Amino acid sequence: MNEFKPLVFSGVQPTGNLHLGNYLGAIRKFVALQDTNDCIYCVVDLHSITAQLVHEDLRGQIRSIAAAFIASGVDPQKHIVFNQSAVPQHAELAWIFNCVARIGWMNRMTQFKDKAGKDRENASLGLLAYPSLMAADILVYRATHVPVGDDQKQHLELARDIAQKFNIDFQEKIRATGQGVDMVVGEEPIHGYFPLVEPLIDGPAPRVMSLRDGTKKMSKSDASDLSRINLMDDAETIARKIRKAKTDPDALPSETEGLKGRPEADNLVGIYAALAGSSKADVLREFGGVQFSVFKPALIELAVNVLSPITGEMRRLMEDTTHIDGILRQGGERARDRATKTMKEVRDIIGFLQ
Ligand code: AQP
Repeated sequence: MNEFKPLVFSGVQPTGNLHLGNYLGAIRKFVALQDTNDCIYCVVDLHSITAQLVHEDLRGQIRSIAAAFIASGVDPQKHIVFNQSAVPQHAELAWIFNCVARIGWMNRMTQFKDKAGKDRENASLGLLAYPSLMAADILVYRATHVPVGDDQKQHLELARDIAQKFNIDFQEKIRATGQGVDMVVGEEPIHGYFPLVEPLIDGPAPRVMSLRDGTKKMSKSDASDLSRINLMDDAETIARKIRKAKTDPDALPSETEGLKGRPEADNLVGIYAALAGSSKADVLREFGGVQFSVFKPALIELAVNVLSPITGEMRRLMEDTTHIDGILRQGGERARDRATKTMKEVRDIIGFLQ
C-alpha cells in the first residue's frame, strides 16, 4: 500500500435534540461529501454516557440521530450508517490509544474543561478520555477526512497527535507487518499505519452561535430552548425563536468587515448563508442596509423551507423503529467487517498473540 485510501468518517452524539448547529456544522456536510467519497457516519452512543451516565430514552435518541442523517439525505445503502456500540473494536482501539495519549494532552482539552466545570475530580474518567475514543472511532477505519463543526478542531488535532505517536513508536513493527504507508511527518520520512486526519470545517457557519448570546455556541445542553433551533421544531416555533433572537439596533452592513464586533448579526448572517448555500458576502450584497425587522422574516422563510421537509421525514422515519433498527444493524455489520481487519493488524503490530 503506498497511500491511504480517502475515506470520510464522522459521528454525532445521541445526547438530546439535534439543533441547527449540528445540522449546518456536520450533517449537511455529510450529505454533500457522499457524492464523491466513501463515507461512514456513526451515532456515537458510547460518547453519550461520558458526561451523563443514565439517559431516559437512549434507544430513542440513537434512532433519532440516525433518522436525522437519513432525512437530511445520507444514503445508508451506498454508505455506512450505524451506532458505535455495535462495533466493539472502537472501544478496543480506544484502550490502546489511552496508552498512547498522555494525560497532559487530555487535560488541555477545552471541551473537557468546559464540561467538567469546577469539580474536575468528580468528572468521569470517560469524559477525560473522550478524545481518545473519538480518535479510535475515526482511525479504526483508517479514515482520512472528518467533517465537523469548529468546536471539534482541537479533538482532531489530538487524533493526529495520537496517530503520529503510534506511527513513530511502532514504525519498525509496522514495517515488519507490511501493512504501513510511506509518509512524511515534519521533515521525517516514516512508515506509518494510521493516517493524519484532515478536518473539514469550512463553510459560512462552522460554529453556529446561540440565538440568545452571539458569543456562546449553540448547544443541546443550553438551559434555554430559545437559544437553539431544534431539528424537530415546527414552523411556528422556528419563527418565534428567530423573532426573539438577540440582535443589535443597527442595520446590516454591506460588507463582511462590518460584522466585526457584532456577534449576533454575524451569526444570523452566517446561518442565512449556510442555509442558502451561499456566502456571508452574498447575503450582505442582498440585505446590506436593511433592518433586522426585514431580515428576520426572510431568515424565517428560508429556515422553514429548508428544515420542514427534514423534520417531516424524521418524524415519518421514527414511527417505524423496525426499519431504522434494520438500517443500523446492517450498517453495524459492514462497519464491523472493516474494523475487525484493522484491529487484527493493530494487534499484530503491537505484538499481542492472535
Ligand atoms: N454550534 C455548533 N455549530 C456548528 N457545529 C456544531 N456542532 C455542535 N454544535 C455546533 C457539530 O455537530 C457535530 C455533532 O456534535 P455532538 O453532538 O457530537 O457534540 P457536541 O459538539 O458536544 O454538540 P452540542 O450540541 O454542543 O452538545 P452538548 O450541548 O451536549 O455539548 C460535531 O461535528 C460538532 O462539531
